[in-house]
Amino acid sequence: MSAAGVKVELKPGDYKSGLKPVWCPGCGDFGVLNALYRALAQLEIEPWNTVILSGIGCSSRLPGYVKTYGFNGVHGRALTLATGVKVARPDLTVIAVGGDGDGLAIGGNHLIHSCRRNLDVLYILMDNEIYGLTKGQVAPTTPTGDKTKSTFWGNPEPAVDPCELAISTGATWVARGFSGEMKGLTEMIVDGLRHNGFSFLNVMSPCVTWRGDDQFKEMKAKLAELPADYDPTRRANAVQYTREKDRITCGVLYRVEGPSLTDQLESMKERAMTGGEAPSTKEILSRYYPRF
Ligand SMILES: Cc1ncc(C[n+]2csc(CCOP(=O)(O)OP(=O)(O)O)c2C)c(N)n1
Ligand code: SF4
Ligand SMILES: [Mg+2]
Repeated sequence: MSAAGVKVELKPGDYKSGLKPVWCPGCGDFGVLNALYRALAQLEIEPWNTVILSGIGCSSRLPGYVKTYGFNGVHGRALTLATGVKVARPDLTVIAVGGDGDGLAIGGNHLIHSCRRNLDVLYILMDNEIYGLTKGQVAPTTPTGDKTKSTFWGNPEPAVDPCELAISTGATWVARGFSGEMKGLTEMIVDGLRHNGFSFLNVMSPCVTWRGDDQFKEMKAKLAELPADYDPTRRANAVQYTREKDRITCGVLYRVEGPSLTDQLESMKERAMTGGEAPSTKEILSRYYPRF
């Protein structure tokens, strides 16, 4: 339905903002953007009831390319913005996007708490294993030993496993995709948007400029699919697949049901409005001002 109540048919192209992406030719983020256009159209998600928020980075430019509400915020704060919008307007579709640096380094804390709260948003993390925008420094997902602009002798640190982190801190939907696999990625975005609760989608999205053409080839060579009889409700199964080093298994690794933050807040609001269980204003004030 349009804002005026008229049924409108939406196609992927209808979600294009008209702003031309400034990403380098061949950047994996183009694949993510196109999959998002398709998923939004498939679900006929109303652009005027959708907000896309990001932090800072090449990947964080994405909200500008989609014809919904949204903005490019402050580095690492995509999920804080998404939390505020969702809490204020639970009726809206809220999507957060960004890079591995934005979401796992400076913004890592917010990821943990969004998972724990089961915040009802889809978070798409474009993982190129590098800080792209700032010209190729080491990121939390850069493999150990890799040479980058800031690790001339090789990265001395172990890498974060984003999906394992999300599962272990309480996300109720966790998936891994590849920006070069449009069909699978679109299906995952559709499923993540339908899920009630925090949907964490880690997309392996190569940076052709700072990781070279090899990154795309290496990722593609490692791609694998989940078995047909895979049970995503078993945490142990999901963790086993995220930990693989020689393969990148794509698909919905983990999916369980549970009340989202929105559900909890709405039920609390209802109790406060209707029930006699809440203390009166006089009782509250007298706790702090005994002579009130
Ligand atoms: C508070 C703050 N610290 C550092 C920066 C510099 N900075 C901008 S983007 C970025 C990292 C981007 O990497 P990532 O999130 O992986 O995005 P990509 O460019 O790879 O898509 C950094 C360190 C900043 N803008 N603000
Ligand atoms: S620097 Fe890397 S991440 Fe940034 S636009 Fe270019 S290819 Fe994409
Ligand atoms: Mg990055």
